[in-house]
Amino acid sequence: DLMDKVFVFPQETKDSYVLVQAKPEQPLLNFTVCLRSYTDLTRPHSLFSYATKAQDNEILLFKPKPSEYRFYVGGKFVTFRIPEGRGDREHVCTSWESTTGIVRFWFNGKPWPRKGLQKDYVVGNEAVIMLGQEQDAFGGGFDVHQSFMGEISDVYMWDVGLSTRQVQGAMYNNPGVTPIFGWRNFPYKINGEVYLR
Ligand SMILES: *[C@@H]1O[C@H](CO)[C@@H](O)[C@H](O)[C@H]1NC(C)=O
Ligand SMILES: [Ca+2]
Repeated sequence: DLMDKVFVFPQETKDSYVLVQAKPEQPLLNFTVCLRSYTDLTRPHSLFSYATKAQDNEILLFKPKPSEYRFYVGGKFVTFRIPEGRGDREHVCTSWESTTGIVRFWFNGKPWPRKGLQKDYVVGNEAVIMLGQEQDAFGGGFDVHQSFMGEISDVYMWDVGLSTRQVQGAMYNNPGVTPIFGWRNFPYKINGEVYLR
């Protein structure tokens, strides 16, 4: 149980990351990912990188700049603009639904207008899932200029879409829906210089 703990990525590296040692049992038609990050990076960086052999950006939560999040499914992305922060912790959740392609995005528990991409796509489940680096290959292909520096916590993934109320629960590690993996029972392996504090 990692309650009240964070992964600290203390410096920019091309090979430090946290591997999530769990993955969906089946291909996904619905999913939600949530996490909290704390950084003063202004350059592009990866928050959650889920790669399959067929598609390195199968699921990717990426922050190209402080006022924007980019959410990829199957190599395509939508952008969500956010108010430029003052360096506070940011909690985000994104969900996707195959039957409509509808993407949802919550910023600090508040839903943003829905968008859509990759209707009828199926997300592969043979994935390498990591925090801290952006995969351009299955389990590798990192770019130091897209690495994460700072703190990441409260990481969850579900194989269903969540409601706003459930997202708000996840912000406090109390989602009320059983995740594929989550902060109360987070299976991880650290590679390189990352610390749990
Ligand atoms: C995915 O979500 C849609 C819409 O909520 C639902 O109709 C469908 O049954 C779900 N599919 C799976 C496999 O969970
Ligand atoms: Ca990539």
